[in-house]
Amino acid sequence: MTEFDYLSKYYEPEEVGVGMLRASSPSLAEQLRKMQAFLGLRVTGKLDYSTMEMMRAPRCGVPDVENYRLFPGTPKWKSNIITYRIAKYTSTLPRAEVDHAIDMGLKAWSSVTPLHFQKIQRGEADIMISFEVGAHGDAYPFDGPRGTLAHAFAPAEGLGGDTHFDDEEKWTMGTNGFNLFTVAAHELGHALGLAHSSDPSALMFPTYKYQDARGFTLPSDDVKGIQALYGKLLTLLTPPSPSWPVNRSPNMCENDMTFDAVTVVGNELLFFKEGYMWRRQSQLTDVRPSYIRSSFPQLFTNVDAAYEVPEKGTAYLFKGSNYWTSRGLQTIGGPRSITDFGLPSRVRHVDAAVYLKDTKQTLFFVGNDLYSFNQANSQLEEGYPKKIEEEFSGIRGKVDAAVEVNGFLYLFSGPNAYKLDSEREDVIRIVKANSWLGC
Ligand code: RRS
Ligand code: CA
Ligand code: ZN
Ligand code: ZN
Repeated sequence: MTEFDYLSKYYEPEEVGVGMLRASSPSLAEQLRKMQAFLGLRVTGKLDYSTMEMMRAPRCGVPDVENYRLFPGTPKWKSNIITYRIAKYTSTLPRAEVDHAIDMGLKAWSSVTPLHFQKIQRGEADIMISFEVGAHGDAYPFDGPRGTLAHAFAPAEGLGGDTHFDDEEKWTMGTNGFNLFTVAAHELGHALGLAHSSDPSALMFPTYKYQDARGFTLPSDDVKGIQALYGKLLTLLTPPSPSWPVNRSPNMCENDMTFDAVTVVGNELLFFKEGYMWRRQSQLTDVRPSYIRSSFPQLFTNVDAAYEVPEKGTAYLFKGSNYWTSRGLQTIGGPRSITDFGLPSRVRHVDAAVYLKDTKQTLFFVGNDLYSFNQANSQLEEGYPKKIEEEFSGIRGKVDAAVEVNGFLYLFSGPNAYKLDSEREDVIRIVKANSWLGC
């Protein structure tokens, strides 16, 4: 796009005919001044070099440069589970379309990070979303049609994370007006902690450019920025391919290999078996075996079950009727008794444990029984124990290990790992347990 195309596109062609475009035109100079002020450029009202730079077509072929910016003090959300609420809708789009556009805007960010968004209908959410007109109670009144389309506040208590759309814009789901998904995706980037990028192909570039929600993938500069704040999504939807170099330790690739416990810790997956532990990183090319006792000397060998509560950064490791807590690969507490979880005293050990992010429940597998512990109020839930096979049809026999990765629950039973759908009702895939280690 040339500077002239840009001008004819953005500078009120209704008012300033394309043929009349001259840098001296008063309404053009006025528009330029407003935009320069908005973009933090020197306000000259003229088409100077830095203004032209801002309007330049997206740069191509400069992959490894970082252009994203974070806010001063690098504010970010402390929990990976972030609540949002659409508190005030626009009258010009059906509510379902607004919901959809916001949903897709959030997905753009959650698909490359470990972030989860939880929609709430009442009360105070981290991200309060509303459509507003003119002065609306913060220090940044909207300016009527065009000009500034929306704004959002960096993560913090109160106004932090809140996202406002100018309700005098023509919001649309397509291209006729301002596309709500496009603007929402940009604003939500601010609400998560990204400031503007100087990369014109980035979503966080400060001027509007239509993006199709279908098939949208976050530009690489934005991916780098958001992952600098929240880390990467574990890319473990499929087990690693056997061709990857794997340092094989005793029996690891035997056909009937089973695990004692599996858990996520930080952005690694840990597999426990007798005295060994294998660590699989998210961006892995290798799986490294080590001795359990070198990371967790208190446990020495054999772990029965393990799970992590990522919001707390704490992992729980079980052995017999005791458990230990750890931060990363360092034990910090224990031994304590598993009766802390409300498990009846007849339970002498647990076979497997997994924390479910959406519901903040921890499931304990004990023989044929399933217990559910509510991590939020620290109580065992009513109605448990239930029979494992009633809850998870298709799983027969006892569960050795369990882990949740990218929203999918994996149950390890004997030599198999069962992948369950997100409603946790159907087994959608069965693989050899040790295929996760590259066997
Ligand atoms: C923002 O960064 N919010 O977080 C605001 C940004 C935005 O609204 N940018 C302006 C824009 O592109 N507006 C389009 C319509 C007006 C075109 C006229 C020239 N002009 C959100 C976007 C990135 C989704 C920047 C801008 C362009 C502008 C302006 C601002 C004239 C004031 C006056
Ligand atoms: Ca406006
Ligand atoms: Zn506002
Ligand atoms: Zn912005």
